[in-house]
Amino acid sequence: MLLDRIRGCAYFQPMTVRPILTAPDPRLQAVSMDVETVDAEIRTLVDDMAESMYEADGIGLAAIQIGVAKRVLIIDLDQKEGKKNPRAFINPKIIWVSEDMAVFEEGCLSVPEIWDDVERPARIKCEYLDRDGKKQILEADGMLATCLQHEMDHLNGVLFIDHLSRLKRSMAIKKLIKAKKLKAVG
Ligand code: K1U
Ligand code: ZN
Repeated sequence: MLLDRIRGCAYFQPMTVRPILTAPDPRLQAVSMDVETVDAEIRTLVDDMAESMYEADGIGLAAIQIGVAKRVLIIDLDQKEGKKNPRAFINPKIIWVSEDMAVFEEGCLSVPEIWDDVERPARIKCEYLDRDGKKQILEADGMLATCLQHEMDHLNGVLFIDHLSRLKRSMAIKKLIKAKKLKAVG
């Protein structure tokens, strides 16, 4: 059958939904490593991240959220309009930030059911490699700038709750621990 022939082909890699780590999991605090070469393994990682993000109804994902400590993130802000257009950012670096700040309510697939306002630079310029390993420079504002900064924080082991007051952060962590305990007992 045609499907069997496609599956037997060395280039066919089915996409895999991988489980997303949730706080407080120490792996989320790891500082991720630069990618040396954008090869087939990295492209499979990007595809699996996209599949995992769509399955979880997210708009972004960093590789460490599926337990891979590599400096890879994906963002798709268009999917709400019904189309899928995941953008991969490999070894992203912020090369400029605006002085003006913006506040957005943030959530995180690794911090379930907690949303809060975070203030970040309103506009940023970012340098990265795309899925083909080509160097790109992007100037972002609005939700894209917020999402990029949120995902880049993940690459440095930082969660959005680390930007909140000590009280709010400790309340969030208590809530996450309680939810994990409840999930464990079923
Ligand atoms: O876990 C993540 O890092 C992804 C995160 C991205 C993000 C969202 C909002 C502000 C900054 C960064 C998410 O995708 S959280 C889920 C989410 O945005 C969403 C889920 C369901 C409906 C609408 C939005
Ligand atoms: Zn997140």
